[in-house]
Amino acid sequence: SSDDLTNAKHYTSSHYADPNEELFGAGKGKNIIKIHLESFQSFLLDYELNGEEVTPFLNSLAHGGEDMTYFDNFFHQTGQGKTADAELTLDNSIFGLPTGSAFVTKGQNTYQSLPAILNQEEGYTSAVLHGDYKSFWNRDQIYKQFGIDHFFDASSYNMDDESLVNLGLKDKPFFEESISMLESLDEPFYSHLITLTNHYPFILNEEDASLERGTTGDKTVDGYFQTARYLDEAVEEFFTELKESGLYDDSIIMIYGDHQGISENHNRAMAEVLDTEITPYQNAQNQRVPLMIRVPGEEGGVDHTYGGEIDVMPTLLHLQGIDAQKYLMFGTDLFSDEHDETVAFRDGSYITPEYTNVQGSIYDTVSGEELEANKETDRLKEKVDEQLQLSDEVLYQDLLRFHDVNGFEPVNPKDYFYGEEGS
Ligand code: GP9
Ligand code: MN
Repeated sequence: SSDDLTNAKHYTSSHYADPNEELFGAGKGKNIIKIHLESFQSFLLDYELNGEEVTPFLNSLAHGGEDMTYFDNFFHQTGQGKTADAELTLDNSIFGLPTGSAFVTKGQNTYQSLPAILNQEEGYTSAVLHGDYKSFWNRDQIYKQFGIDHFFDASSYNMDDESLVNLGLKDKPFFEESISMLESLDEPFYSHLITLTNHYPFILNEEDASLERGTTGDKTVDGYFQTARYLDEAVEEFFTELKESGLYDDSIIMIYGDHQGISENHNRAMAEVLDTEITPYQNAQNQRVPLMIRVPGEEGGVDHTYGGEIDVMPTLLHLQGIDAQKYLMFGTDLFSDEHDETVAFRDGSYITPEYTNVQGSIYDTVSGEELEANKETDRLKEKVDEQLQLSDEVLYQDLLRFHDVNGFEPVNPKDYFYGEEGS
């Protein structure tokens, strides 16, 4: 009901973090190029396999190369919806559902998504590019609710047998072919490139492999290093192509990992990889995924702020100089002094710079030592539960139907076509 909307709205507006004045509007009107690193966990960065860096290019970015800001305490917050949950959370600042995938079950809901807001407030065109077929994860339906103008799916790419591995198109031809699609967009644009090769079962042909496989004896973990290296090279080539095309200089570039690639089923091999026992505490720490943002004209470096996927949308809105408080978002701007560093996981566990809660057990985030619950950890748990519950209500009851925002028109999905008749 609209009372439930009032509760959610009350929570998000009192939780709102005012922008960092220096960065508010710093990326106004610039193209946004968002690169999805499939199944990429932060432990890969700076990891050496037999004395060799696994991801040398991404490592250079994580150390501030290309003026990237790297968030080394950034976490994924996905549930069973995996990639789809990451997409939902990044573009809407709401959580995925406790079970199933909101992309599939809530594909007809009303949303007030980042692509639509950027279009209405700043005249952006939006596009998603992905080497898989458009109906996967029900993307072709929910993207219309998000107001995504163009969806370049597998039907836009050369899908010859030798260009495919794991779930779809290999990342190198994917990026190479994507450049002309980006060039075809009206500027400014908000583009989202979703990679695929670093996906379970992490298989790679001999001729694409430039790194030896891992040696744990666990096929999944051993292959992961190889496909991660391939992804790293693909991103490096894409940067070169962006520079050649002239798109690079004036674009915001954002890179993120969507969710874990190596599940708890592989703890034995991961203990060998990380040279530490994979306790529940350690497993929670391993849910770090990279977030990197380059804003032209701003200096890069490492930012230790704790945050999660829920925080990306308010961060990007503030970079545009958009007043974000009027939208319903559960996250807060990562660059704000008032940013909330409590990272909620989908199962109600959480991490803060001080405490790690794994299904009710509390640990010191820094030392890993187990602690008794205290007033502060109880308060954090209540806040996390409230956040998740309010977010679930927004989705279950389709509450954004009732949410009028001054200056924002509801999106009409019938205005969008992705290769169907009439487009
Ligand atoms: C499929 C791809 C992978 O198109 O995005 O999804 P995932 O299996 O990671 O959820
Ligand atoms: Mn994924």
